[in-house]
Amino acid sequence: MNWLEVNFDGIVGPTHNYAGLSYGNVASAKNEGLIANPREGVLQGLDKAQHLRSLGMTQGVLPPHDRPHLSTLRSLGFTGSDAEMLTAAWTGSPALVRNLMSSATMWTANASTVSPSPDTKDGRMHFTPANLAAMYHRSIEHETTGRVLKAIFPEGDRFAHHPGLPGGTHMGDEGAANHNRFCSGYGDTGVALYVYGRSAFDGAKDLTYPGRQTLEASEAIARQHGTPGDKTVFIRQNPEAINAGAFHNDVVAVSNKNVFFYHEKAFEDPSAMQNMLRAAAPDIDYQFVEVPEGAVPLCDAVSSYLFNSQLISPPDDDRMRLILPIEVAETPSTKAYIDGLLASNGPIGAADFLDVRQSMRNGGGPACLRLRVVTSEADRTAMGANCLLNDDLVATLRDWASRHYRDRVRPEDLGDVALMEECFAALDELTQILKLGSVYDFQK
Ligand code: SUG
Repeated sequence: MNWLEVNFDGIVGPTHNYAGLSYGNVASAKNEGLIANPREGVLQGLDKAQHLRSLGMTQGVLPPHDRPHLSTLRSLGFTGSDAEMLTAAWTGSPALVRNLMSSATMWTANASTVSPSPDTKDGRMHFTPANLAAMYHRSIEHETTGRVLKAIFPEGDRFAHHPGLPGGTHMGDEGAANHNRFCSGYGDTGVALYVYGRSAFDGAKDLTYPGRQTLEASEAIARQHGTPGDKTVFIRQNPEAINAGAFHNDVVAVSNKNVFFYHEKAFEDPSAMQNMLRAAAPDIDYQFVEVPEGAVPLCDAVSSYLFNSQLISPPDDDRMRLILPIEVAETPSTKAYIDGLLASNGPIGAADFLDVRQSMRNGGGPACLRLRVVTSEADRTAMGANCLLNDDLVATLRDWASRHYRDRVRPEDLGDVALMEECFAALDELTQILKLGSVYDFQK
């Protein structure tokens, strides 16, 4: 069946900027107001994808979304031409426009939760786009994300799609960033671990920053994806980690197959987490790589994004490999930890440090930038669109970006009608390159 993990990286959008929109995300707050370079951002992302391809990994892309999100403006009572609406909104509420110009769709770990076919009762792969209800600028993503995913994974015998959960922040769902899948081999039955920040109805008094994912949202997704109850585990994030800036669990934990690499303070009860995973699948030879606070303080884990790395199994490597942000090499505690980890005889045998600084400054590391989709060969054959990278497609995308993207976007540029027009022209062409059909509101 040739099972593979395919990573779908989010293409950085033409309006990428630093608007300080994400309360509880330390990097987003710290870098508010910086001048962004969308062209550099998109190229850094493509370089990362090419690096994974050079390691023998299969790599896809997901497109950025149309910004400003005009259908939100319309639903809020703005009328007239696109330019008139943007100008009126910018005059009346620059903060609203900043939210509707965000390029946050680049972080595709938040695009959806994906349950691959070996794990579901009906044997189909299930998708639920994350409602991202906790942050206004992200709550506008899920409908377009759903259309894109349906274009790539046509609804039918193999792929099942659910709408984003209703219920606002009570049912706040952040997608794959708070979901891990454990298995022996990708095609074997897996265990789903859902990590939540709070319960929908209890107030979460121990949190100073938002606990974006709720237990009830995780339970709803598991129900609709049809993963068996005895193979589905729910565990709470450590409130201390959220309050230190781990707004998603993937800031403090990453898994691949049987290996779980996480910070000692990632979970409220790490030994319960281990016990529940073992009980759910006694046949999996779990390797828990728990990093102690004494070696890497939580604040270093959050600022360097040590755990927001990709943990992968390249076909030619005998041990797993970490794809880390360059900031990990620049932080003494995390650099020393990685040196020690590679020298040990553990499950992780190699590490690469990549520059994704345009994304990192908004709190998005290598792991945020990708959505993992475990596929059989038949799944890949059934896929639509043209989103799997090869050298020609990468060259086309680089050329496309260099023609359409600015190298400077300041917060005060976000009301610029020309930037909107450039964004729509770029995305219209991109949907043709990626053979996605009409997925954006401005194309309807
Ligand atoms: O949701 N940042 C994103 C970062 C998402 C990272 N994803 C994962 N950890 N999987 C967020 O907080 C900042 C946008 C701004 O401030 O302009 C932002 O949305």
